[in-house]
Amino acid sequence: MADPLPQLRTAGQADDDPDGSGQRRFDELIAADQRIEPSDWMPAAYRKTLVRQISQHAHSEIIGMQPEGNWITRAPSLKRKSILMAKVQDEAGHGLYLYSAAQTLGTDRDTMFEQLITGTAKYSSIFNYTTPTWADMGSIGWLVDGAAICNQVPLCRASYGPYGRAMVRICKEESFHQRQGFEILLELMRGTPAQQQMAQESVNRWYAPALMMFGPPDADSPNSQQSMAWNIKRFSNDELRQRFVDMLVPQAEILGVTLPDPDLKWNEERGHYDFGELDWAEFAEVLAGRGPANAIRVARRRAAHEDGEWVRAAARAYADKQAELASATNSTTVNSTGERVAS
Ligand code: FAQ
Repeated sequence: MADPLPQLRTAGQADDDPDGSGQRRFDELIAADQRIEPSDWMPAAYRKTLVRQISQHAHSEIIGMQPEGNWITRAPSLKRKSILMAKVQDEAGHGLYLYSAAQTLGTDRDTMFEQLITGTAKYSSIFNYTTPTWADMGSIGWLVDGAAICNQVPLCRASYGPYGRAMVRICKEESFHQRQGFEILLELMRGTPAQQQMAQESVNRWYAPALMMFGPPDADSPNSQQSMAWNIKRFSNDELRQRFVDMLVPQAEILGVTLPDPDLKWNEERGHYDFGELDWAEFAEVLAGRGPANAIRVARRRAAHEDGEWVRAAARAYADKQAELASATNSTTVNSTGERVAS
């Protein structure tokens, strides 16, 4: 099927900018904290890192539908089911805006899909964990969407226009997602001892993986420095992780849950909470495709893609028919009695 977006320039190589004016304009826009738009000249490395980050982000939203999708048929009430369905649909929408943003950089959607279903693309580590209990819907909303908001609000100011603009709407929706998760946990924590235990056990499993969503420690983050210099990322991985922990502690107190970290304590001098070292070996395993649910997630996505082939075939047939009709219409003219005749 033809790519619905117009063919955009894929400039950015040195020979596309022989007099250096493109680079100068790009540098001026970045220095003035202005936006880069798809038709602007941009360095190839800037384009490449944007496609890398935006496509990974899009894949995360799409794969991220699975852990919660797992509970739609088993939600404990009609109200919870409706909310969960709306949330999972929102995540699909986020994925689609983000694929569109990546397409404006000259990478087509089929290529990105192919990378995802063949397991060669990265997506957020967090979605490789399983959701065995209903309380996990609360933990995902509170912790996973909470971490996503912390990470993504600064991305609304990302220097690349289509990405920053997509993030504005995404963040509004993530905010509702976070609150619904908090409310699920609050209700469980106000419930029976068994419900309280279910909520705490779920928070115990999701807390550390949620902190890992921000990426490796700054010292091991090869992309951060350059992405910050280009105003794509505004804060480092560790800065955002710290901000998230500082935000979580008072919320955990309201919920009445314990955050599973014996080293978590207020540091008066720093004005922040100290927290324990995360298990970066586990993070590396998940990124290498060996997390608890990597294989399940990619296989499920591949099956969904294959099951959708008839939709793509129908859309292709429709587009071909429209093109045929358009060319037939173009080769006729209207005569004096209003009839179409061959020209
Ligand atoms: N998982 O040099 P850095 C959501 C990779 S959406 C997997 O620090 P960077 C909503 C990284 O890609 C969640 N891979 O990289 C929702 C790089 O590999 P590469 C997704 C990770 O780009 C809720 C390598 O490690 N959000 O939750 C992870 O500067 C509920 C070195 O790392 C976004 O994608 C990880 N956690 O910083 C949906 C936000 N961390 O590409 C459904 C946008 C790092 O060199 C249900 N992305 N890696 O091969 C970002 O802000 C950044 O890309 C980071 C990583 C912060 C994720």
